Amino acid sequence: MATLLIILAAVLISNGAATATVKSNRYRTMGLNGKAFKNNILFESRARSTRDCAVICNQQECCDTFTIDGDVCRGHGILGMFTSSFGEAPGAKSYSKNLAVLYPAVIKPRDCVEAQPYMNESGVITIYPEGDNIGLQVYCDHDTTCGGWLVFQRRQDGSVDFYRDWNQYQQGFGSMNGEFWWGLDVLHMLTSRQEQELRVDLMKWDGTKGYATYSNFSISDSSNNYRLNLGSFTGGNAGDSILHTHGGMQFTTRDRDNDRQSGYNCAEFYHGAWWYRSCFTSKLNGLYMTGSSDPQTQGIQWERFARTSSLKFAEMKIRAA
Ligand SMILES: *[C@@H]1O[C@H](CO)[C@@H](O)[C@H](O)[C@H]1NC(C)=O
Ligand SMILES: *[C@@H]1O[C@H](CO)[C@@H](O)[C@H](O)[C@H]1NC(C)=O
Ligand SMILES: [Ca+2]
Repeated sequence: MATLLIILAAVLISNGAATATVKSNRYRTMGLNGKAFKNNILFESRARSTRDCAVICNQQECCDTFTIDGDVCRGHGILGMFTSSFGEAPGAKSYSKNLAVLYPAVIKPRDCVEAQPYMNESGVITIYPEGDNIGLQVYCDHDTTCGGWLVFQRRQDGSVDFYRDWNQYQQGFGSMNGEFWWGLDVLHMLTSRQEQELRVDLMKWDGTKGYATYSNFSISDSSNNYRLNLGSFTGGNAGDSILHTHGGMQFTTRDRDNDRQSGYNCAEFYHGAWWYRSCFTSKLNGLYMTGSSDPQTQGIQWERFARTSSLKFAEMKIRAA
């Protein structure tokens, strides 16, 4: 009963202008009456009122937008909504949590959250982080927890060499549809303009999947050697292997020793650039080892999840908080 009251209290129907913050539970009119979206339909059910339809949408994970037409209530995610074809539906009215705020103004998306309505699926798109004409290619993951994630690192088959120098980690390398490192400079730029959460997705060689999420992730600038800043561990079955050991540490590559291990360079010794202390509990830029065996711990590591075995898959991604 208490839960239900909280849900009801959170659902407000507003006919006002779309000015409030993204991520609230307030649904705003889309100003799109008489049309029905055709894309990304999450559910269709009966509802007695607009409020009932909002309640159903609010209970459904990833439901952002709903259309009520008589007693037919249809819920949608954000994915592909700006490329959606509209059908005529004379009695239909649409309401949205987030899309209404973006509609119809966003033409140059600043991140993967804003790019989501222009995309039909996960993939590469151009974003404009500063709102000007300088576009950046990014890979957006729209399959993980409602989408909107910007992927900045991926390991999956060993096709790209990750044992590289400082300036290559600054600028980025690899291929966004395969293995890649997006680049420390762009990562600093994007994480300094808005608060971001971090998510790490992992897979062992036996197919077991794990993830870990963190609040308030950012990377300092080059004068601070791209220091790793993290808020807190917010969950995930992979456990935390980065916050306490690597939080606050500077980035180290094989040719730039910024770690706290005197006597040697951790990136050189363990074959992978990372935010080393002295030295690591995680290291996702290590060598790609086929099979988990990794006696010298040269591979892709996340200790809480796989101890000293090397991983088959790793992906690091951010989303505006
Ligand atoms: C994907 O989006 C484009 C517009 O960018 C649209 O023309 C196309 O029909 C969409 N494809 C699918 C399968 O929805
Ligand atoms: C997030 O981190 C930045 C820099 O590390 C800090 O200045 C800011 O206060 C943090 N924000 C929150 C909400 O904790
Ligand atoms: Ca050292």
